[in-house]
Amino acid sequence: MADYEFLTEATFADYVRQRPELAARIDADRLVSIREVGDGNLNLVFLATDDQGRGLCLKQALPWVRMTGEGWPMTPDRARHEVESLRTHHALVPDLLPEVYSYDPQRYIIAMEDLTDHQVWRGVLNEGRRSEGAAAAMGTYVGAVAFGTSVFALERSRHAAAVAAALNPQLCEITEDLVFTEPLVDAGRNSVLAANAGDAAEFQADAAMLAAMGEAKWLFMTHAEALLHGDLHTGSVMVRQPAGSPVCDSVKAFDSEFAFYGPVGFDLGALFANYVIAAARAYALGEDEMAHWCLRLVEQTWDAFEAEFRRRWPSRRDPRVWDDRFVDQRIAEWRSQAWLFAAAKMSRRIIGAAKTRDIESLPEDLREGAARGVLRVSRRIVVERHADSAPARLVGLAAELLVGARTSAVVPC
Ligand code: SR1
Ligand code: MG
Repeated sequence: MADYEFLTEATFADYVRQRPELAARIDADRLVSIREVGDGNLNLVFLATDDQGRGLCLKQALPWVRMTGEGWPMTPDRARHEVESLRTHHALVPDLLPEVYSYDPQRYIIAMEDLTDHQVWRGVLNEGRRSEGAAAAMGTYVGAVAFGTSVFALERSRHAAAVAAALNPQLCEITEDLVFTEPLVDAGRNSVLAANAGDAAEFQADAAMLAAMGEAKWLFMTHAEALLHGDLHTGSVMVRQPAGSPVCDSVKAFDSEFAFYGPVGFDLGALFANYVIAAARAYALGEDEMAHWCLRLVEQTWDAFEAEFRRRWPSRRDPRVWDDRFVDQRIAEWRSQAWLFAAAKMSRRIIGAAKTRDIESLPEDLREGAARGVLRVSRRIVVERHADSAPARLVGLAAELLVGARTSAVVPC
């Protein structure tokens, strides 16, 4: 039972009227549309427009997981983590995050920029459409955050306060369970097609995978390097493209309720994993050029990440001890850890709870091979990352394994 009132389409206008700071954003007396559009696993999301074409988004955290219902309680204070991370990240790269207008800690409601002229990137990818610039924008975002929220940029006491404020144990525990543990050890939430039961069993018996996930979970729980987004999949990115153009004129990361101080490679790995999953879908559908385009996003994100981090490096706080050799070591470590986290993120979307539409919306005969391919990529890269973690190598390995596993009867174009 919740002790705060949930928003509805019927109460949206009244809510806005009670918040004077929103008066300039939208005219609550002249709304022409109000819709609840939340399609994620956790929250309510309302979008409204007034008769002057101005829009407003209100997002409210429920005290449970929307995906399952009241049986899985979840702290609504996650909305505070989302607001605080959005504001911190927005200050670093304003073009790459929505603007937050206000936060209501009594009802866990965030009022923010309306992005209805954008589309969720996962949906665009699933339609086989390219969004040039999105992967590089996300690399820039992660690079800016990796530097700008870290000890390299923040004064000592400010950094300590930021780490303390960002402790987010309930949401982190979801990730620890769903991403690192449950793909290997079923807690009753796993599922795969019958045709993939053998693939899941092989995955769970893979000693290298067990060692890798142990390391990944430990890194996630102990390496408080930067204020991560925490759930940076392609469903957490909005893209906008002028009609008929493949090039984005706006890219925004959103939905950062899993934000916490963690290892930089985690956000990178989440992006890499979702590019591989998008590619698996495209290969399954016989759209090989699109699949290869999806895989090459790995390189674009990585290159932009590294460039942004190195661009900011000269302003680090203590060059006396953090020299150029040190930054080279960090970059090399993050590159390899990104593969590790990507492997975890891939496998959880195939075996565990909370899957992706990329794979789930495929017909079963095609889904079988796509799921098998993603699991094979996951298992292979935790081993191969030690030999060479160049992004181009991940592209090559994934292409080979996804093509080899597909069960598509479609003739590639
Ligand atoms: C119970 S929440 C399930 C998943 O949804 C979110 O998007 C995160 O990825 C989380 O793991
Ligand atoms: Mg989310």
